[in-house]
This record gives sequence, structure tokens and C-alpha cells, in this order.
Amino acid sequence: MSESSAKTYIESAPYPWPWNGDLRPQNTALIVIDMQTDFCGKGGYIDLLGYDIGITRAVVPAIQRLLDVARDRGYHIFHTREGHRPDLADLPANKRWRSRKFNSIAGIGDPGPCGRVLVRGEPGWDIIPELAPLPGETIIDKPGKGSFCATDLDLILRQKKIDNIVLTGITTDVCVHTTMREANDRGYECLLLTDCCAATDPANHAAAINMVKMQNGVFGAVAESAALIHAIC
Ligand code: C5J
Repeated sequence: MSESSAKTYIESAPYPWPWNGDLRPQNTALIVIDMQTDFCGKGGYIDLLGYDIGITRAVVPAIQRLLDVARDRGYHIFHTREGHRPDLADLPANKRWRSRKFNSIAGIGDPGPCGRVLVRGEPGWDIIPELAPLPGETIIDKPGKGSFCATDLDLILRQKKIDNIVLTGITTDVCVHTTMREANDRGYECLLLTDCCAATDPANHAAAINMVKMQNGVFGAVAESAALIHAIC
């Protein structure tokens, strides 16, 4: 809704998004979650856990296309990185224990093929080159799955007067969903883009999408990126 008060809605489920039709670059952020080597690269954490990184990598072209359009139209762009301080002071003992228990090569904080797993500054922790942030885009470093926990994301969003959040990245059922739930509880209007997110298990991806749509959109709405691109171009 610009000065002219025109409303813009996206073809989405279970309702046309955003709820009030106020979709402007100024009040809308695109968040790209955890597109790091550790989650979609060879030798990264997810690869070491034995999951198929072909699934998490598959969303890269769709996110690239969306970023091109969102940048061109002047939308706020945020990127997140899951990772811990080099001294692991922010790594809960139970998170480390679980990561080691089910990963025979390297758990979180341990040396692996891409440096220490999920540790800030290590090669595996970095965002993949194809989706590298541009100067001026906001990067949120988070120790947890949600992007609001122990970060300044909420403060920055409120300073920029952002109401709407478009979620992309990996993984749908873990960091994307946790972030969406945290954002929704804080009053942000959320849209999850189904073709720009992936889970290590496709069934979990589908279930995570379904969960958003319950109760008339309990966490917001879902759409394909083409619907968003169509609406803002
Ligand atoms: C996980 C994430 N799956 N980015 N992190 O541990 O979803």
C-alpha cells in the first residue's frame, strides 16, 4: 500500500497475503535462513549427518531469482547464520551432546572437513557463495534454531518499521519454522515460500507447510515464489 493506498495481495494459502494488503518494500523483509555450507554443502554438518544435500541445495536457484527481484524492487533483505562462538560459550551442552551422538565424524564444535562444525568464522559456517549477502544487507548470527533467540533481529525489524516477513531457506521444519513461529508471536505477518525452503526429509517439508495453514493460517500463509514475484513486479 503506497501513498495511493492501493492494496496488494499474493495468491497464497490459506488466505491472500498479507492480511491487510499492505505490501510495500518499506514494510517488508525477505529473510534467507541459514543457506550455509554446513546445511547444504559437501562436508558440512548436514552432509556429515548422512542427509542428502541435493535436497537442501535444490532451493538455491529459486532463492537467487527471488533475491534478484526483491533487491531490484528495494525490499529489505536479511540473511541468518546458525553458529557458535569459537569458545563455544553459547553452545548448550545438550545440543552438542545430541550432535555428537548421531554423527560419527564430527559434532557441533568439532573439527570436520569444512572446519569446526557450526562455529563462527569457519568455512562451513559461511553462507554459500551463490547466495552471498550484498553490502548493506543485514546478517543475523544466531546460536539457536530461531532467528529471534539471543539476537537483535526484532530490534532491527522494529527500527526499520517492518511488518511483513517473507521466509526462505533451510530447513523448513527446523530453523525456518522456528523463526516463523517466533515472528508470528511477535505480531509480524509471515509468508513461507514453499519452493524456496527445504527440509532434510521431504515429508517434514510437506508437514511443516501444512502446519502453517491450520486454524486459518495459525502462523501466517504459504505461497510459491512465483506468486510473490508476480505481485511485486
Ligand atoms: C538445523 C537449520 N536443521 N538451519 N538447522 O539444525 O534448520
